[in-house]
Amino acid sequence: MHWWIPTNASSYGGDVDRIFYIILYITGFVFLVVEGGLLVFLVRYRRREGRTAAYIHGNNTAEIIWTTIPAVIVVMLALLSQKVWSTVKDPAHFPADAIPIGVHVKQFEWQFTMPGPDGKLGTDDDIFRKNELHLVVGRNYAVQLTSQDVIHSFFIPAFRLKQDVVPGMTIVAWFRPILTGAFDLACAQLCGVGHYRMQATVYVHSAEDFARWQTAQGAPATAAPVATDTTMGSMAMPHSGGTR
Ligand SMILES: [Cu+2]
Repeated sequence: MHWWIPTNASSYGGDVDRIFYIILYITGFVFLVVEGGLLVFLVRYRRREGRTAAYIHGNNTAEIIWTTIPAVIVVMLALLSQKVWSTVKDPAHFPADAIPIGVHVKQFEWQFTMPGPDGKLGTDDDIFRKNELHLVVGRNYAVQLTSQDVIHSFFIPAFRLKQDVVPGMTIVAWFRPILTGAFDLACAQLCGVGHYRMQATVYVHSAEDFARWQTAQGAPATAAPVATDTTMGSMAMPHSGGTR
């Protein structure tokens, strides 16, 4: 358990965190050196009676050094992060067995269409929920993100995944949850006055729990709702390519 960032709950979150910490250590070290140097120089070269300032016209060696080192570090970081970036964001590397999930967004709510037992979207057994997403731990998922109005951003901090949702486009993002539990999903793009309340919960179940939940969704509408007050007719189809 981390005290300052959420515990990682996705397959690639550990790689994202590693790069985050490498960058944090490098920038943290440079910050301490620069600020420490500033303090030392402030004291050591403060104004004193009878001491005149020295006039300096630059130092090529110093300039080459302090340009080259950061350039090398930046290139190194770019190479390091490239692999993680392509794992997370490059559709060519998405797992082929990912379960599709429809995510339609509007001011100010998340609409999820999850496949029913047949594992396919766009069929009669699809399960529709507002602001709650139900997943099985250890499975790959591909969310198909569409927006009805403005740009929103699909952000699950525990999965280390953030992806803009752009009107007129269907953008796919993938993840594999590795921990069960309830995780926050928040809109990470200022999208209007209700942006602050644009949040949802991602429930990651064990396979058995999920099967129970899924079965309950197929029950008659008079059955007691499993989750919160967001039930809205389990057969509804929220998607039409973001054009509604
Ligand atoms: Cu939003």
